[in-house]
Amino acid sequence: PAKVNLPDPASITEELINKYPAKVAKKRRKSIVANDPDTIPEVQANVRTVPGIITQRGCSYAGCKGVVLGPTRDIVNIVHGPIGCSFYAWLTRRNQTRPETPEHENYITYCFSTDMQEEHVVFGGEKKLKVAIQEAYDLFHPKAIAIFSTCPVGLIGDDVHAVSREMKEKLGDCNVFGFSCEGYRGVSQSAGHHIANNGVFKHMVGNNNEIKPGKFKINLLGEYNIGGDAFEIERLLEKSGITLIASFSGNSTVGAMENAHTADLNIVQCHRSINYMGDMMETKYGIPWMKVNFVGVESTAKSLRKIAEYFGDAELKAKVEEVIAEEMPAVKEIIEEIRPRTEGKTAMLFVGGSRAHHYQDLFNELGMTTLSAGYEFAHRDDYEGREVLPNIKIDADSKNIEELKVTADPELYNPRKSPEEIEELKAKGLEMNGYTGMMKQMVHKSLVIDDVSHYESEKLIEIYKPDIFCAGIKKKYVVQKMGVPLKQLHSYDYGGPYTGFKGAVNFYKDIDRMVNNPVWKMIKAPWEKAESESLEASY
Ligand code: CFM
Ligand code: HCA
Repeated sequence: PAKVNLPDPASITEELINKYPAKVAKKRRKSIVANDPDTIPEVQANVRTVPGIITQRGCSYAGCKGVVLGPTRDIVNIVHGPIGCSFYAWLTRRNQTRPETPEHENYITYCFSTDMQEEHVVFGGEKKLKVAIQEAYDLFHPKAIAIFSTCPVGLIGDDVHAVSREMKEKLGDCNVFGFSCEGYRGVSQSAGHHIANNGVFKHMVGNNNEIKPGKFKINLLGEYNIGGDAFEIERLLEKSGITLIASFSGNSTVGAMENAHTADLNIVQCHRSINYMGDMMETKYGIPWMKVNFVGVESTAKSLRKIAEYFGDAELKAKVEEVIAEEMPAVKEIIEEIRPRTEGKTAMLFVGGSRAHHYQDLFNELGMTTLSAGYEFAHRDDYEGREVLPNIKIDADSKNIEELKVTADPELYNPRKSPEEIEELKAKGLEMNGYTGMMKQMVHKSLVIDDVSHYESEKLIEIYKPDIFCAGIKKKYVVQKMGVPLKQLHSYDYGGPYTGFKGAVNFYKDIDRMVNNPVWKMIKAPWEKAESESLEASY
């Protein structure tokens, strides 16, 4: 990354934490570090948020039901719990889907819940759950029904797995499986991702051995089709002659996921939410995985080239070059128009577990610098890179992988590439089965902050006065009231897609409109106004 002159991060860190009680300050300091892309410093991550601090994080149920399973259109997702958990997660994540025909199943718009009451908390809710599964089956005859546990389920001890097994047997032609993704598990959504990956792998992957036609077969892991992102990636893969067997889980189906083990390569967009699936498929089936990034045109081109390099086929390489050459001119035209207006501006990104990294590529393309960035719930590998953490347990539950290694069926294990071939690919610069993380790409002295608090982000804005702040709905209006535009990088504020070549153009235009809008200079924060003025404004 380029060396730009940034203010002294050490004194800014002190300013961010000096109002905290000593114990809290001590803990927060470990999550706030000055970046050095050459010698990556250690970042405290994936630890419990200090109670009382306002965090942007969500819960395990959100990570499991909302994030990983939610985007698959033909699973009936029943939430076992009080109605609020289901209602407040109803269509709030902008994952899109395209059924083959209007007659094909699409349950994404529905909201299924057992509507647990006091009576069930006291006497148990398993009976009610069985009735709900039966009712959903009778109404829709879906291929699969998934059950998601909310906090009270774990507290009262309902066994969603036993109920699922019983109902699966009873129904006969419907796959029923449960998830113990009670909201309080772990420290964030991240635990829910892991629980989801384990369940999808155990109950779905490998159920359908059909060999689909196609010379270059891949799965796309960690792409959830927010704002249509997956549609643009699908378009580029198809144009390049690459066959997509399954996507986990944007615009996806049960049938595709059950067939995923027949692919020859897994490409990983969001490492945080799905690295487990990559590792498990590699261990059980011998399918290597590769980190890609379809956010940003340079990264998109690089990712397509990486896939071609993996297969090593001359025709595919030529086709990919042809696609890139065809797509680039339209992007170049827009960037040349917009860049003079965005060059030199600054951004901050505090999002989830992967976008705070990926979107920096798009800002770089606009000539903008990321002053500070961080994830809500990522782990150290997403910041520092897997390669610099050889001895750290990648996640708390890596015993799954060890178990798989022991139980892996040699009949199923079919290494797509030998260890020597993998080494050769790595020597060519391909990042095989690994991830270099966010910090390698960030400038010297930029501030990396994990699970940034509400207070810290207000301070950051005061100190750095960035031209744009990227986060979620919990920050949107607070930040905008400070006169700084906020781009939601979760929902895209009704925009998108932002992936690939067409998506980049959408993003450049949206950011140009935001950072160059004179309205932000006209805004006065409520406390800056005279009392009479602010009273008037509130009517
Ligand atoms: Fe991966 Fe995601 Fe993200 Fe994520 Fe999320 Fe999301 Fe996100 Mo919101 S799976 S880590 S748990 S890229 S829902 S589509 S936008 S926080 S950065
Ligand atoms: C979640 C989903 C979320 C929330 C976004 C936000 C999403 O974490 O449960 O806070 O604006 O992308 O929809 O991350």
